[in-house]
Amino acid sequence: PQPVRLADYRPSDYLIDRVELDIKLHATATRVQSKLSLRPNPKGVPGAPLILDGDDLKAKYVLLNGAQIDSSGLFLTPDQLRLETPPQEPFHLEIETEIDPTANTRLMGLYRSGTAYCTQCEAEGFRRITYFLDRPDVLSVYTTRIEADFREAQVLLGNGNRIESGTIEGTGRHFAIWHDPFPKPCYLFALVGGILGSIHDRFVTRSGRDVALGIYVEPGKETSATYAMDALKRSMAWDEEVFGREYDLDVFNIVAVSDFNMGAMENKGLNVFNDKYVLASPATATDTDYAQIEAVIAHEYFHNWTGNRITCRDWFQLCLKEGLTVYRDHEFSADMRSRAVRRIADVRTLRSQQFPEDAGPLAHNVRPDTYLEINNFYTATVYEKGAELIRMLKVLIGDEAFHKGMDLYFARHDGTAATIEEFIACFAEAAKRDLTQFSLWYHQSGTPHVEVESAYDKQAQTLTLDFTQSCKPTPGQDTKQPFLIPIAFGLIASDGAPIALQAGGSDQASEDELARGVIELATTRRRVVFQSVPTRPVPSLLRGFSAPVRLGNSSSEADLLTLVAHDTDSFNRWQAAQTYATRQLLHAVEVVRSGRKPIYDEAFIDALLRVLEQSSDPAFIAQVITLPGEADLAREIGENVDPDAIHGARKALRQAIGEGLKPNLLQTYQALTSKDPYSPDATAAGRRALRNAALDLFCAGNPEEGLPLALQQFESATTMTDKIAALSILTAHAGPEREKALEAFYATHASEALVIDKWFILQATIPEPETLARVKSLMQHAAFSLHNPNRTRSLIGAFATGNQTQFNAADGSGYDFLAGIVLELDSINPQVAARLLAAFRSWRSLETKRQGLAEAALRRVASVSGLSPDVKDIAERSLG
Ligand code: B3K
Ligand code: ZN
Repeated sequence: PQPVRLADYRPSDYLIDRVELDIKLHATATRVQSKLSLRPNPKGVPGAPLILDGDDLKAKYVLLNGAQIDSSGLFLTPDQLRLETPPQEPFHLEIETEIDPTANTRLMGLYRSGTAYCTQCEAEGFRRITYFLDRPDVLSVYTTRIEADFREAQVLLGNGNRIESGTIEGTGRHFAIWHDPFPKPCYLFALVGGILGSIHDRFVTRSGRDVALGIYVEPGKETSATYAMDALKRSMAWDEEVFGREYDLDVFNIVAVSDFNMGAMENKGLNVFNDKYVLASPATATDTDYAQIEAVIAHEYFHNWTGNRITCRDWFQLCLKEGLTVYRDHEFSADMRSRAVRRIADVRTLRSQQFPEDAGPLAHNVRPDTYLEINNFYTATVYEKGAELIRMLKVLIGDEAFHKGMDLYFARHDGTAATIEEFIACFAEAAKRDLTQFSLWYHQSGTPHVEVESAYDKQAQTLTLDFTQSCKPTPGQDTKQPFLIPIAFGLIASDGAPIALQAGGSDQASEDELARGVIELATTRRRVVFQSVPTRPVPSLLRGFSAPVRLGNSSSEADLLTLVAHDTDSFNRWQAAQTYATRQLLHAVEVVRSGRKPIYDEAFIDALLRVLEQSSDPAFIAQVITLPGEADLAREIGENVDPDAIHGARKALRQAIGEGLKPNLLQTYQALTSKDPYSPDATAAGRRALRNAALDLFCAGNPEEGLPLALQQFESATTMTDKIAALSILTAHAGPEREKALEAFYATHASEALVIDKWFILQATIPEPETLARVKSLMQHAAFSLHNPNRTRSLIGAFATGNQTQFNAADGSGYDFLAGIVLELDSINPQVAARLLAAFRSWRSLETKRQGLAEAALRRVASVSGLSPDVKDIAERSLG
């Protein structure tokens, strides 16, 4: 395949105003009749041929304005339908294709999941159903008739509102007709047919529209959908309140299926979900699962405005809908839960998923300008960094201008397919500010690095902050222009009292910057001087993580401790503890590498103790006492990484904390025992989080006393959160208890695939040399299937991304294993295979021996002929 370039964009030569589909579901031979109303696009090339996309299609017939087409004018292959000289006035095309949903293992287009038929069309799956102008800037009104055997599919769902349904006498078949009045690109098309259970509710919008809500699940799982329904109603109310956005159809349906390539899909009026993000009960789902369900339900619902009503002109604009919608779901979760804790969690995700992407061979712009396979661009950069750019925009222009800009965007672009430029223009206009430099964030990849030198002059009572920014080269971008970086900040005294800000001299911050508490770093260097500062202050910088940068931190340990104890910005309290821990750990890694035993700083452990003793916000405390992960440390080290040394250093610090805070951790654990009935809310979840974090550290330092506690918790737990936390501790410690507990867990939950996924993850992430053999043998387990993305991600994905020491085993066995799986999976499901292969993305930062082994494994993949474009693209860019 040829690369697609943003610079080559031109409008479609033809438009499709209306689509009438008649789909007769059949397990192996589904018939799709499509009637298209086309016309030449006034913005296109007059007289151009009409080229409809197909993918692996079998055409039964094609009619132009009701008549056969002269064979010289029609060119038809499984991948294309081409009309040499289409009419230069409105015309009709009728096409019938036959497709086999059972043979569709890629899970793109129409496929079977369990007993259901379902579709996935984004990005380019509609062309696997029928020939079409499969591009997001062609918007059409769809009417879809679905017909099926009643015994096979009692439920028939489509986009929009159901306008008719009935049975077909004497055939055992029935049908439903759905009409979606909102013009949409074909990637938002969906249908579902099957034997499904459901729950129903209503939502009345603020202008009085009565919306029927339905969630469809595997029969028998209905009660597990009630939390998702609750999250949906809260999402609908929140979008009205915060963004002024109301729902626009009479029905909103969600269907949960067990075979799904990603999290969920925002099809108009008919969201299709990975059941992992719908189904929850206290006995099967953890608090994290509940929070994710809430976030994904909200995300897909919010797409109705940011994605569906306003869609993307082309796939390069993906962040227009994804970054913005992630931003919206983050805000929603922050309002539903603890804002401070959500921010920490979101930044953790950004750093663990996006920073490594930005630092390696797969780095790309938030708005890419070229792609080989668009499915490989549904990345943390487009999603999570895309969301950070929106948040940063809001910090720069302020809340009021931000919401004015959003309203302008909705008003101006509703019903269209828009671009990032058009989006930014709305904010430039609302804020009356030139946002050209801000836009660089969309066009330059890589994570900027900001260094700050701070100097206090007691005599002059001035504080001088010297900022510098830099950004390493990324693929195709050797040099970067300076980014516009908003640095939210404050100054505190060593006792924690805030210090009033006064600018002065020639290097002063502007009135506006002082009022907002935000320094705008727009050049490579900037000096900012504050006057009349009576005592040496501790600067608190990048509060709330106001920009997606790496902040070089030269603060003294004492200053970090001041921030941990006193900063009014809770994100920076957490950050200061993380920075301190990271510093300790990085030093320890060096010590371990030189064959010595690391010793840890008492002051750090004392600081954790003081945080632990505050009984204020358990969820926050849990975050503070959770050390940076092995992958976080690898990223900080950046080059010549030795995963075994990192593991050793981290294990030793956990042990030191567990020993040093032994009575305190135990007391925290015991004090948080709850007799209250279960509630998934953030407060109750926060208590469980801290209790389990305390138990985990206690066990790390005191296994003889800790493991029996963990076992007791495992056996008596009434929530999956507590049960899996205990099992995770037992699994991390080798011994007969581990195997017994794992067996017991399997026996209890064997029928719950989503719970067995947790069981796979725990075993795949054991940091011991025997794990690879365990993973291989689990692949033979009846509960495992390479055809199911959730199973594959839980066992193979968790091994590759969550087990630093074993995936990166010094003998290369982890790399060989993954390469082999990717090749096997490529012929089944290339999208999931490509995702797995991206686990190699940081290979160049490893020490030389591992680098060589990783490279060899990547080359082995790249050299195979007949690879999917998905896997080929990742392999080649990773090596590039
Ligand atoms: N828009 C979908 C993702 C589609 C991925 C296609 N490979 C889910 C979401 O972001 O909401
Ligand atoms: Zn999305």
